[in-house]
Amino acid sequence: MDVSSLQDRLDTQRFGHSMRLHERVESTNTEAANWARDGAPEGTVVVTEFQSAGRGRHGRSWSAAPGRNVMLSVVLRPELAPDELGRITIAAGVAVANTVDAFVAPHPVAIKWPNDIIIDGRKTCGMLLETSFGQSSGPAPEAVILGIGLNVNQTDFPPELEERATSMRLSIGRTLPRSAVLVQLLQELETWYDATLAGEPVHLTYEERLERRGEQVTLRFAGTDRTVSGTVRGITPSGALRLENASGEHVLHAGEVTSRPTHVEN
Ligand code: BTX
Repeated sequence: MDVSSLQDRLDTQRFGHSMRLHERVESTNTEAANWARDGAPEGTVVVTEFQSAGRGRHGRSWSAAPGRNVMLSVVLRPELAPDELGRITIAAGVAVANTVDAFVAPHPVAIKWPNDIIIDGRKTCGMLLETSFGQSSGPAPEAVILGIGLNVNQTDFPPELEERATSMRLSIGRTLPRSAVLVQLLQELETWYDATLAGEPVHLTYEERLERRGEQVTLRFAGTDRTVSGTVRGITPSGALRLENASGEHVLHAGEVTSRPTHVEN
């Protein structure tokens, strides 16, 4: 992959028009945040072949083999209040799911709330949204960094991930051109990001792919032992999970959908 041939193939208005491609960085989110601080415009993209300290959510890490995957961060400058930023997660979920779908169909591609992309029940992509607030006193963040780690051609995973991770290649049994995946991903990201900023009901598209919709699940609140069980009804426009149980509908902003609840004997 090289930047100018990628850019030649882009059909976007902004996304990817400024782009850097690295052999190795600690984290593309850090690189993109630094570039944003130096004035990078919206749609700026940082791609890498390898991350030595890739970040997941809640202090977790993202590990991916060199030269086989798509790992990138996009600089966004949305005029959104902090409690509306979930809209970006939702738009990104739809964008990545559509991209994966275009290459692995007819394998079903699902979204596990809030933003894991799942093929054949295993995680093939994770996303991390980080915000930076500058000196200006407005309510919107100065920049939002959207980081995406997509397993494209990786075939071996470390033992701790083996059971839970997969790649696009593992699902269809052949190697994919990463540059084509990246170009399509940037186009989808711009389309769905613009749609959500325009107020379109992107969450309804997301819900079509929402894993376990209509099923009973248990959600564990991040970093705690506290759980709530109920039926997944869908998500709100800003990306909160709607879970219904005997005490009514709950709108949950963060947590991990862990499992079906243990069977209750009558
Ligand atoms: P997450 O917290 O949802 O997922 C992290 C968890 O996923 C890890 O604890 C591990 O169990 C599992 N995991 C780690 N690596 C992989 C993998 N390659 N495939 C499947 N499962 C894995 C998700 O966080 C957010 C990930 C964002 C990664 C991108 S890469 C570009 C950008 N830069 C950066 O530092 N992070 C983002």
